[in-house]
Amino acid sequence: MGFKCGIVGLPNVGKSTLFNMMTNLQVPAENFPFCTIKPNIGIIPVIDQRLKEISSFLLSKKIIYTNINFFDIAGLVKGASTGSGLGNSFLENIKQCNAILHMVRCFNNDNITHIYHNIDPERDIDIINMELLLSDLSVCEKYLIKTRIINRKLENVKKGINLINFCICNLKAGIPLREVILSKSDHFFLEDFKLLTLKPMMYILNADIHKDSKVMVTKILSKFKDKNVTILPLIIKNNIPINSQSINFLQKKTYDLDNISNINFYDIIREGYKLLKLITFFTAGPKETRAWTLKQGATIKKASGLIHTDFEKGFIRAQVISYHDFIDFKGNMRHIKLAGKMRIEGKKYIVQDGDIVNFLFNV
Ligand SMILES: Nc1nc2c(ncn2[C@@H]2O[C@H](COP(=O)(O)OP(=O)(O)OP(=O)(O)O)[C@@H](O)[C@H]2O)c(=O)[nH]1
Ligand SMILES: [Mg+2]
Repeated sequence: MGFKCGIVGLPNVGKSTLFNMMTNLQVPAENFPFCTIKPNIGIIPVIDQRLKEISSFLLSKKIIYTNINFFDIAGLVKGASTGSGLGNSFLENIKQCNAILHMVRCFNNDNITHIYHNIDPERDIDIINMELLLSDLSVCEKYLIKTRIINRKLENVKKGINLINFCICNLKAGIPLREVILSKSDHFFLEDFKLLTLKPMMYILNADIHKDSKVMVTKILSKFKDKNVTILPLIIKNNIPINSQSINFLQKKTYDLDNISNINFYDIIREGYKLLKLITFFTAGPKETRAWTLKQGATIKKASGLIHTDFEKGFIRAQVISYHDFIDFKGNMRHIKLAGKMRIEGKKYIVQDGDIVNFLFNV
């Protein structure tokens, strides 16, 4: 299974509603907390206009999008990290995800029960973040207890203990680990711990067209204005045409709140893709034009393994054309070659987003 984004939040904030709309799967969405018991997984295509453009020059018979998985996870409540609600098992579901979409209720409606009885998005955000933090704290503390019985003088054990103590200090200060500067080897060490606050996270604000909702959204936006956090305010229930847009405050300081009234689910998918630090490369020909998902920074040899393990085993080299060059030359291979825009790359080449690749291999 590929990369997974988990939709996380308090009960009854609209997670399953969003998930259903995105996947067209019919998951029960009821007006009572804990409606979602089993995590539901949806595989959603990452619509990328570049595929259509590439295939139009090659007259490809088929276009195959890459995809991303969404998990509809049941609501967390205060105390989940110590087992409240259906706490621990839900946290376990989040551990399996590569990124967290934190959904926050920003609409008033007396008919929709709120587990804490009033609508307060800031409090709700803090509750969820605190549970994620406490869960990590408990994982780290368990590790320290476990290492009591092994030789703490061993160099790698000592290093590990120091790192875990550093994590504990940050967590106790309320700092999620994704905000802490860690080295590549720290990340490598922490991988097996599946720490929740280390996972990339973005907020989805479930808003509506009413003024009070807009006030709530504005408040959340200003709360995070100095942080490098992606926030996506959406209206999922009113069926009003919108151009939803995501905001990353470091890139974009102003935002038109009147402009969130028509959902574009692909915004969520694209943001999820960005959050996971993924890139797309293409394989293209008359049979099919296809998009493939790769982690940023991966080599072309690794990329070849996505297509077939034989490609990776017998990898010789690859012919690479960047998407923009391909379009500039209208897909004319002869012109592309003459202009020197078809590069021959060896196994250490780092694949760039939009590369169109032809692998040469020997089995
Ligand atoms: N008015 C309004 N109602 C909403 C909105 N989003 C969801 N709802 C309703 O709120 C109720 C709960 O929605 P769900 O999508 O089941 O909530 P959930 O977050 O998945 O809840 P759990 O699975 O219990 O954690 C349903 O009755 C939805 O129809 C919204 O934006 N506005
Ligand atoms: Mg649900």
